[in-house]
Amino acid sequence: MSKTYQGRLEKLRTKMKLKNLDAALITKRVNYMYLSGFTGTSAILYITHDRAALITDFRYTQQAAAQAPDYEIVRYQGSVYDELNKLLESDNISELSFEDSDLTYSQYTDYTNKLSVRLVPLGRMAEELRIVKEDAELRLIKKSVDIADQVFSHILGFIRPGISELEIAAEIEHHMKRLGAQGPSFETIVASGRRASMPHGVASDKEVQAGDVITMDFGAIYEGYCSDITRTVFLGKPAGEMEKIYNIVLEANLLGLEAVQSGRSGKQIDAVVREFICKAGYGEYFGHGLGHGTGLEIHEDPTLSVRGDMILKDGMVVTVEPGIYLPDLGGVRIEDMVVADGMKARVLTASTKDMIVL
Ligand SMILES: [Mn+2]
Repeated sequence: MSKTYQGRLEKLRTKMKLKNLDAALITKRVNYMYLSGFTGTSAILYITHDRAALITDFRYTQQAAAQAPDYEIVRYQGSVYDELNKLLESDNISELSFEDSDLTYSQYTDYTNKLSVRLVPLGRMAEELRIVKEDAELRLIKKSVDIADQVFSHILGFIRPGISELEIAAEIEHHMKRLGAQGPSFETIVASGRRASMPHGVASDKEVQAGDVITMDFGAIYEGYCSDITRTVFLGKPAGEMEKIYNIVLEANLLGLEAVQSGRSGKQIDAVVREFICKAGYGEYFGHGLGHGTGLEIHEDPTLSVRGDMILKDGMVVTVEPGIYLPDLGGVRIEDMVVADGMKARVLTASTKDMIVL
């Protein structure tokens, strides 16, 4: 029995009790990973107050038995619904809650037609459990952030005029794997010159040239956990306004890191930085939220934005990523990851934020 997964299961069951739910079906991969330890790409968890089963097929039964010893492993051949119906029947279940934000309409229709019970929405119960990170998770996240830091310092020695954004992105992703990452946590963004005014400009075949601003936004996945970092560097001396913007964004980033305090809402933290950038005269060029939670998913709760009603608690991990984007000129974004911890969040990202001119 593993304490980690038993503890998480018990927390889910407590929440289920509060909503009078007898059984839950967990279909979303990051959620079954979190609740069972199984990392394969195909499984369903069936959880009641006295049973925890992992249903999978021939390809994964061995892996599931090894990774999820707290679960009864049920192998299906042919129809997964038949196995589920057997479990539901033997447990006398008449109502099954399911992850309504995970299933597609056609999957939902299949479940409805093929199961012998009524389906009710579970909501985002498993996601809620994942918001505050355990110490062991924080160690894995820190390792994932360390890999991103090492990749950043490596890529500085790789960038030179004439190399394409795609080559830079390929080197970023290749190097993180060399350092033990499973892969990138999202499609690597390398946006140079005027393209840097697109906040999410994925790498293109454009070659970087002297005078370009280069924004790189990337992250690694380590043991399932995502990191996220953005740095903006200059190839040759930047044009006057870009240097000014760099300094404003840097100040905004530092202000944001200080503003991340437990007890504040995501919206309050976002407002501190938004006001600062507005006062500097660039409010209309900071069109996205200040940050987002990160964990098994690259974007998860809480959000630091105008929609951020959630109050931050110790152990929540968020990004702080202010940016200013001037159409046809370029843009600057500086992104770090932090763990909320009382009045002073712990900054995980260690890469320098001094203006770098290559
Ligand atoms: Mn981010």
